[in-house]
Amino acid sequence: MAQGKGGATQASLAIGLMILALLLLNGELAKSEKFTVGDHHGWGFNVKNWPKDKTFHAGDILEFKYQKGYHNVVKVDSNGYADCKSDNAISTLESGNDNITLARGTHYFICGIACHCWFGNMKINVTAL
Ligand SMILES: *[C@@H]1O[C@H](CO)[C@@H](O)[C@H](O)[C@H]1NC(C)=O
Ligand SMILES: *[C@@H]1O[C@H](CO)[C@@H](O)[C@H](O)[C@H]1NC(C)=O
Ligand SMILES: [Cu+2]
Repeated sequence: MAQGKGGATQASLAIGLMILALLLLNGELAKSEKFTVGDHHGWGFNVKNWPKDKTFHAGDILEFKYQKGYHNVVKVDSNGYADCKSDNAISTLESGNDNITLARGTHYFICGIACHCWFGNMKINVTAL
């Protein structure tokens, strides 16, 4: 009898913990936001200052929308960003509708096509908290 009771208590405790875990997970998911880079202009020229008034968190998603073939999204390091050089690219995306989930830290993206980065200010840096 006593053992049965203990088992029931343990089971309800386990269920309680599971519900708590789900609630916490839900809270984390609810916090993640999706941003369309450049808003309605999309990923294009003079996008450089787009991140300025925004706050990004780890887990947020950046959606890069642009005409496939005309632009691309190259993730670079701070030097690549400063010099508009994609030689040491971390990754290159070119679907025209690329989603990048941000990890904590500062991330640098440039367009690697022609001189779009250098002459078109087609570059952003984003810091996720
Ligand atoms: C990031 O971009 C902002 C806005 O253009 C700029 O002011 C800042 O200097 C850039 N940061 C780095 C590390 O290049
Ligand atoms: C990025 O997300 C959008 C939905 O927001 C989706 O339509 C698109 O296919 C995704 N891109 C890729 C390359 O999966
Ligand atoms: Cu471009």
